[in-house]
Amino acid sequence: MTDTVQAPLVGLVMGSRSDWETMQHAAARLEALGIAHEVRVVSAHRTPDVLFDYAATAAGRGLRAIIAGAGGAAHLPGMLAAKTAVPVLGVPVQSKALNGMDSLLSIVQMPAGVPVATFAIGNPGATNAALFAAAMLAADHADVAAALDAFRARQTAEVAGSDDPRQ
Ligand code: RP5
Repeated sequence: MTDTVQAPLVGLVMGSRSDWETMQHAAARLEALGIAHEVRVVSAHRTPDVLFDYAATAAGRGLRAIIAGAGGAAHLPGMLAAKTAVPVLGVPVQSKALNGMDSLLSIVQMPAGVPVATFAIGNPGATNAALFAAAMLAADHADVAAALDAFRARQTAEVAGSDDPRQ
């Protein structure tokens, strides 16, 4: 559902193309839930002007949440949050040097007044950021609420239906 005719409700951004391996899990979940979204590489350090423009136009373009993934000196989510009131959901990408602890701390340790909702390092964080965005949208979008309910029911049934780990 990337860049469909439907105006995107969620912006999915990442600091580098190399983050896609992680962030594709957020995209897949948004897609599965039928949530219109866009995907962009926006780098806090390499394309700061693009970042500022993205943040400045986010609300006006109808974005209701921004999922931002970055690794290492992961300033993208925090800088977006500094420039827009659209809620920012930060995903720490697992870095090679420090296994993502650098990413996590860079994203989570925001000063009071500029919040970033921070998720787990790596793929689980990307998946959960998408599910959280869905939960945020659910109150105003009955189709998203239904899709989220169905996903949760399916997940519960799958776990309950295979509760013997030897099989
Ligand atoms: C960050 O630096 C990106 O978010 C990425 O996780 C990390 C490495 O980027 P590349 O050198 O792979 O482009 O800005």
